[in-house]
Amino acid sequence: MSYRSFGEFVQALDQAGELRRIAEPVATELEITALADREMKSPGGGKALLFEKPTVNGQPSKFPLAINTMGSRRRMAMALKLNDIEELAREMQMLLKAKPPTNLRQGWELLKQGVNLLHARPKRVKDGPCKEVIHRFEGDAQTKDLPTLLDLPILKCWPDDGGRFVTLPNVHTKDPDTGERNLGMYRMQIYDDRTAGMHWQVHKVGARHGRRYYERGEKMPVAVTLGGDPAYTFAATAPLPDGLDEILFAGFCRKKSVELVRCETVDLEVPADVDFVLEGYVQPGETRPEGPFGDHTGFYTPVDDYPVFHLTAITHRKDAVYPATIVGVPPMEDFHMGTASVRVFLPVFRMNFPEIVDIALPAEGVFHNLVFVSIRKQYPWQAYKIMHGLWGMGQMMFSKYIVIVDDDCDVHNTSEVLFRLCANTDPGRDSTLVKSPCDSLDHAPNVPNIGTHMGLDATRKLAGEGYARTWPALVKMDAETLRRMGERFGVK
Ligand SMILES: [Mn+2]
Repeated sequence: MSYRSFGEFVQALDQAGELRRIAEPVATELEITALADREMKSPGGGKALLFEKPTVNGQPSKFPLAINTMGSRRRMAMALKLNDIEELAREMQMLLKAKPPTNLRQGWELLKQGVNLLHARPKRVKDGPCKEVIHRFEGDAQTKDLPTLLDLPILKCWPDDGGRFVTLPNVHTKDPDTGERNLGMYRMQIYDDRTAGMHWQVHKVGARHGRRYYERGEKMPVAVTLGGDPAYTFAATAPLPDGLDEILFAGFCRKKSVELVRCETVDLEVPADVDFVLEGYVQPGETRPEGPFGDHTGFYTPVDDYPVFHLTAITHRKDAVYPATIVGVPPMEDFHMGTASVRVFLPVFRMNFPEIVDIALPAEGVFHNLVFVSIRKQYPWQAYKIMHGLWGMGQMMFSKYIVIVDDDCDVHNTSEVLFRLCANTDPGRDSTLVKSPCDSLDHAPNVPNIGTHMGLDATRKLAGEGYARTWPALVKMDAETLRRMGERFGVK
């Protein structure tokens, strides 16, 4: 259930009629974004695009570029070789139900066991296609044939961007104390042929690993992989609890052990089948201005100081395809990746909060800004328990607005949620404000990283919530009349 390379996934998209090939040269500076943005905003997420001849500063790149490969419900499922993402959600549910855990930690323990039982544990291999071409920066002759960062078709996405950015980098780091690895996605700004900015934000595991190396006064090894099985990219962006191994999760998703191979110049292991590996290190304490960048918030994030990645080697497949995405004003490709994550992790949320029926992160909220949750309410102020519970769970801490509705409201229908919100709330009574860490990318708070969040309770109010009147029934036709009219007029 896995792909042997990113190129193989692109081929599968092509065969399924989900890919548009662009044979003429297109500039990596802005031009690819212009086409990809239009595609991502077309109904259902449009098609994936394969740029066969991307150019960098007017020169043809050695590598083709694929974008929007996961930018629809169908392509996101195809990335994990599924007919529908719900299949993976059901497996997750089964794992959790195998032996009902009593708390979240136990649940994850069980999940890890389940993952192991499914033989998803990574294997170590000696060599792999990601090493078909090797360029070590120390030692190898500096010939024109060996690639540097400037040879990859890395996008300058938007007009006011501070430079070119790697937008789908899978960043591998490890905890220097425990050796525990982490795979995360942090954008990288290219400074020159062998240096890049590493945009891990203060809340991220990569940044925490960095602080440990800093305290120890050691260089931090970092390996960035691009491509390979798209399951790696999904795992890198999935909202796994801290400490759950993304490589293990990737193995679970694709039902096949990830084969790991040692890097050439740093003490890290990476999947052997990826398209590119950028090996290098971060010197803790060294920072450099990064940005601006047209971000997933729909606004430019301003220049700020971030760690610097120094490249020590690039290795790649001979047939490597460069994977890219763009972010900006929603909806974009990342909406479909995020939605898939929510579907897969809904069973985990439900394990902790059994009253949760469904969760949706509408595209307009760019993940963090707006969360709709439907619950089966049984006791007064239960909606507030759910808000506070979610604000306490991993990345959900960034949720700026949480709207809770009753279980008969479809949270995937934003219009329906807004109707409930407007009709069912008395703003003073049904809102709460809390202090919270904020997404570093959020430009709204007065200072970065801290601010307030709002919870809105749009459920029916109970007597125990101070509502002394009788809550009215929703206007709708009865089932018997609908059935009868359906029979008479042949409509459902
Ligand atoms: Mn992690």
